[in-house]
Amino acid sequence: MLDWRNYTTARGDWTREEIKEIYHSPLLDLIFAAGSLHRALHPANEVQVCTLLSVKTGGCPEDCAYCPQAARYQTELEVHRLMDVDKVLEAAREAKEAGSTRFCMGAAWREVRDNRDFDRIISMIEGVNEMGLEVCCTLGMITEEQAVRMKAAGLHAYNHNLDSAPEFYDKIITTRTYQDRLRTLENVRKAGITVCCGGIVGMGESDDERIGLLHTLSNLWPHPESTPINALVAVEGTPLGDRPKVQIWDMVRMIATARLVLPNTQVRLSAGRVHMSDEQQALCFLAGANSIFAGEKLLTTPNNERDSDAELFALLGLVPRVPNKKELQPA
Ligand code: SAM
Ligand code: DTB
Ligand code: SF4
Repeated sequence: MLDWRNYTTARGDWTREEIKEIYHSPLLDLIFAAGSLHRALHPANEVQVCTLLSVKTGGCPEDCAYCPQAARYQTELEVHRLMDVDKVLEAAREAKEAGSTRFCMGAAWREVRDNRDFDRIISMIEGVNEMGLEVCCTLGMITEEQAVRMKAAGLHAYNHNLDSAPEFYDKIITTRTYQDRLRTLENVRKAGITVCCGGIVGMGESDDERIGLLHTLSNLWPHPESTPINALVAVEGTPLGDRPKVQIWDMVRMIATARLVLPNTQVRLSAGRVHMSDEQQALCFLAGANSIFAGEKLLTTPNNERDSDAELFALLGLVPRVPNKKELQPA
């Protein structure tokens, strides 16, 4: 039987077989072990609350099969060029007042270019950082130089997901490779920015491919400081628009296994939370999730209401985590 005490030390040398064994444990053993490990290493009732803002929406040249922002798919999406800095700072202020401690700005870009738009992103990072929020960006591929520039502006985290296992990845995205993604993650790491990297459940991948994603994540060293586990939001018009909803048990199994192989990481119950009941979310927290996206929108799709999240936190006795500005110094 799983014993959580065997997992307290972070390791970067997991084999797929080892992770497979954990993943396929009886579900209640898995939840119990992950929950116990979580309680031993993290403040049990603390949940990081992050807010997302899409600062540049739609018109993206990539072909990510899940994404409503890819220009090639016909989705009901309002395209928007890069927002003005003032508007972004206003949204960040509102997010802070509503209790978020991390503010994550997303752009529908393949990669960052060294142009005026990037200068504007830099101003956004500076402004949000000055408010005392942890600033995160997700802008596509970046070079080491761009990462260094964002770090100097006060960027705390960079989100770049691996999305799935290497062998499933090219069924979902053909316009950039797994290796490209790993390179960006390396650039983020070299600049001393914390790494936020996770994936999506429910795209048609097998259990082995879910395990494959966790295997790649757990072999990144140091481990990502945060790992979003997204349930696919099936958006009409995308190639994955008619995928069935992910079962709660799949999310719980994924979160619990992530918790055990990434013991110190913030595991984020990400997209798809809007379709979960309070009881289902509680199960995810019990299985070791300790971070969420809050605010009525994710990037382009609806998210849980602030009020119902506040009620849930009160009900379960959860408290928002304070910003952690000291997570990592440059290597
Ligand atoms: N364009 C940048 C990129 O791809 O890196 C940043 C934004 S992109 C929307 C960030 C991540 O959101 C994706 O890597 C994917 O994991 C997640 N995502 C996008 N659409 C999603 C959907 N429909 N359901 C679940 N997760 C999604
Ligand atoms: C992540 O892993 N999930 C967030 C964030 N990182 C950028 C995005 C979820 C997007 C869901 C679909 C949408 O709202 O467009
Ligand atoms: Fe573009 Fe990012 Fe969407 Fe892929 S996930 S289509 S790169 S916005």
